[in-house]
Amino acid sequence: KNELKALLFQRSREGRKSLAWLIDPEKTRGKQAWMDLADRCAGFPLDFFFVGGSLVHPENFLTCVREVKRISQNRIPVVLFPGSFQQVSAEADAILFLSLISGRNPEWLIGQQVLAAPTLAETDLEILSTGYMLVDGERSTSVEYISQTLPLPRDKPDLAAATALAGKFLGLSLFYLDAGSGARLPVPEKMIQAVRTAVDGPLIVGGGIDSVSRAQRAWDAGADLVVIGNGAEKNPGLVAEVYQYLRCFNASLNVN
Ligand code: 1GP
Repeated sequence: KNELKALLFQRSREGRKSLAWLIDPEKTRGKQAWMDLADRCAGFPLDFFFVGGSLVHPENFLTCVREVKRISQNRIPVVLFPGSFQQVSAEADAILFLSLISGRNPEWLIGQQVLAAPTLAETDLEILSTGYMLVDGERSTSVEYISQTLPLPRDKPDLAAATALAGKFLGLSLFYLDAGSGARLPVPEKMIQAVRTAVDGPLIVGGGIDSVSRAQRAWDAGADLVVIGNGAEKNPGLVAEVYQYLRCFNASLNVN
């Protein structure tokens, strides 16, 4: 199964940009929350839902995937963005199989992946092998604390590029630069540009993207897919606003 990977590579080649809405199962709970989410994404064809979080109760996680999948009506791919090996659900469409390559903690480079692999082998989930790079967002984040790893320094784009390149040589397909959920500052544009130049696979950028201009700057610097989580919780209209910009941008490319 290679559909989403092929789609992401094709969009990346064409310069088409995409948007993912990250749903944290601990923050979106209860009937009303699901009704609100369905209302909020009814007006536009979002590209992806991501589901995951750092501290998630297994039951909330499974309910969240089920509800998001129901809301997506099989139109919007639901991609797991797991905070641990326990965040696997066969009801999603794909999983970002992350290796925290910016860190030096074997548990998050390969340990969690070994624990998840046998379960994943029994599902039909599309596995998207992803080099995950945590970047200093000028606020300590859950990922930093839980993974006990140092983020990439903001002023070292060359280190980020070398890390991505090493990931590419190890066979990883996608790359994710993340300043962490609720970061004060998003990933610097220079770092996105450096990684974009180093690797040609689809580049995901997230963390602290809480306005149209921050999303725009990430795309302009070379991100293919921008992820919005916290920003959408604080500003209910944000995803629709960003999508509006994205639609105009992609339409101007003149690709079918
Ligand atoms: C975090 O990239 C995601 O891992 C999204 O971050 O919640 O800050 O949008 P925000």
